[in-house]
Amino acid sequence: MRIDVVSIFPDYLAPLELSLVGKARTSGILSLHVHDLRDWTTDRHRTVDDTPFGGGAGMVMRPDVWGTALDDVLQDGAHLLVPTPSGTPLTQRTAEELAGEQQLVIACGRYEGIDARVAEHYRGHPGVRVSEFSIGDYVLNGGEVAALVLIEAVARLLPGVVGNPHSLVEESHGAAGLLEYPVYTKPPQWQGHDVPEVLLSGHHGRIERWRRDQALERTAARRPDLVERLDPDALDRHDLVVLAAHGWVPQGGRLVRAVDGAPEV
Ligand code: J9T
Repeated sequence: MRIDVVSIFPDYLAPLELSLVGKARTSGILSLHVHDLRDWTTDRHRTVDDTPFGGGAGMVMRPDVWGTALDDVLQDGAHLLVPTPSGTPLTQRTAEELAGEQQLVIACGRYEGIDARVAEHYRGHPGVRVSEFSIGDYVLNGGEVAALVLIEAVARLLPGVVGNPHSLVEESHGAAGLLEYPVYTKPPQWQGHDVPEVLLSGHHGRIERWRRDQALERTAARRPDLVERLDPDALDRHDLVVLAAHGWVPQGGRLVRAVDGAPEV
């Protein structure tokens, strides 16, 4: 896979030399190129922004500079990604889809954002897909950190990057739609906290059930939005008992919060 990042702070992407992503690069699985947007400016001051039409605070990045940069960097079949708090939430499913692409081009905006015509223009390009994505409901100073997040989430899914592909299957936000169960290692007693007895029992069936209960309980406590998306038909009776204890009951093919008292007529 090839990834190109365009930013006015290319040094911000230096961590991509490290760890798993760095290894993927040196092993040739990932070809990653970071570009300075100002290399495409033509004026003495290397200007990339201007005041917003219609007024308002802050500065907007100019479409002409972005256009020449992206025309140079985008290859046929590329997926152009624009990090923005108003984008579609990035999920594990998105990362899985992006891991199958030939080229990702990440356009990191600063200030109040990139002129909206840039995304509009490339949406009209045959052979280019455009996605505006968000890494959560908070605002950053620029898209660089969101680009790092996306690259790490995608790079670890490329074949040969994560040593044991099993660790990709069981983790949180896997296909089961549940959060991961808690994990423990030696020593069995630490600071007055014991490792749960069942994990020391060697009884694989009981361990598996305990882990699933923990995953269900954590998901119910922390992520009601994920419980709402579970398919009750894909859950066993014990799963339903655990979820009922947290106030979730199946109704009309979904899980809903049980309410006390008689239903209104
Ligand atoms: C400038 O970009 C952002 O502030 C940003 C990008 C992606 N996700 C966010 N939640 C914020």
